Amino acid sequence: MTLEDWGWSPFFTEKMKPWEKSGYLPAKVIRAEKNYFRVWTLQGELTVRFAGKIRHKADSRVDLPVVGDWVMVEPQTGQRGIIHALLERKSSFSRNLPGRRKTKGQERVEQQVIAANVDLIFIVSGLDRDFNIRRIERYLTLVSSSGADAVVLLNKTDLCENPENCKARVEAISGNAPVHLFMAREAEQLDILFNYMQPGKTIALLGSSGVGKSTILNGMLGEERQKIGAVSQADGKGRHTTTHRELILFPDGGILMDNPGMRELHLWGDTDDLTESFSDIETLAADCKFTDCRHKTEPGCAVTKALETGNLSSERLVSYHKLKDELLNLKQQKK
Ligand SMILES: Nc1nc2c(ncn2[C@@H]2O[C@H](COP(=O)(O)OP(=O)(O)OP(=O)(O)O)[C@@H](O)[C@H]2O)c(=O)[nH]1
Ligand SMILES: [Mg+2]
Ligand SMILES: [Zn+2]
Repeated sequence: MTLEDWGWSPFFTEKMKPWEKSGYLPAKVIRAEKNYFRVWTLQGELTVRFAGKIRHKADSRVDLPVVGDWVMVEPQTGQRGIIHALLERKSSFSRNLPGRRKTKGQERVEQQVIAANVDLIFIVSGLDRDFNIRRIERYLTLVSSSGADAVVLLNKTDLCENPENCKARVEAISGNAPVHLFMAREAEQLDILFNYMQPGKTIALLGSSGVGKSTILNGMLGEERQKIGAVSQADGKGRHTTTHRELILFPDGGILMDNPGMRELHLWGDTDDLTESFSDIETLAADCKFTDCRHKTEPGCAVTKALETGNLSSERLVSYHKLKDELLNLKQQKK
């Protein structure tokens, strides 16, 4: 196994330069437990903690390692080690954890990095009661802030009367992100997913609890590696069966990250990120009379005009305004 198998690239060789003579090993964080990490190194897997100074120096939790990160580790006896540094991330999927942090009694926003150095994100949605276009829009916006690419997987086609219709509705809002119908329970159309796999490339499975992320992973791996949990009859939601983020290296190359289901999905990013996830609205906006048009009550607004002609749905525009306000608010609070 090589560093490249785990996603190492010249980008990280550059970031590692200050540590070249330290004797520390570059290590990939493959699993995070409460008080320690499992990392992969050229000397095998190690159980590591981070040096206290990393926590002291960290301005916020963004500077602490997460699964997918490359870190510099000082190996110790007994397959253990200490993390001395976190190498800059090539990409990171983050959300906002509002209200968790306070300074002088004031609530502060906080960036939580969910997954680092991911190349592609499978946004998994169930075609059962989980199906929610607005949530998929939110995920797509978060992915465009992350630097990774997105693919939407509509799982559980067997539970949906008209999957093609759902697919068309998602395609109307997904921009450049491909959309696939899938049935993880059968694990038959796996080629759809394997087409995205490549040696050294990391794909993360994200979505609510119970959508079938771990079922997909097991199907691709061909073994019951991850625990699967039934969805509650009462509310149609999963039971948060997967509790740890984890990277799994595939025998023929490629890395898949299973994730716990996410409940809250507050945006972390910039209003520019909407250019990608709402490219339809941004394209229309080019024809608005005013360059700073807010697409609300302004005269000559090409966006609200598209509502009348049926080229844009009002739900889509409401969602755009909501996400934009959330991002503007975030910008205010970050100050
Ligand atoms: N009907 C149907 N059920 C599926 C399909 N894929 C997964 N399931 C079921 O959905 C339930 C949840 O699957 P999991 O793979 O545990 O879901 P998860 O996304 O990993 O959930 P968390 O780990 O809680 O985030 C299980 O009962 C699966 O058998 C499918 O294609 N069709
Ligand atoms: Mg799971
Ligand atoms: Zn306008």
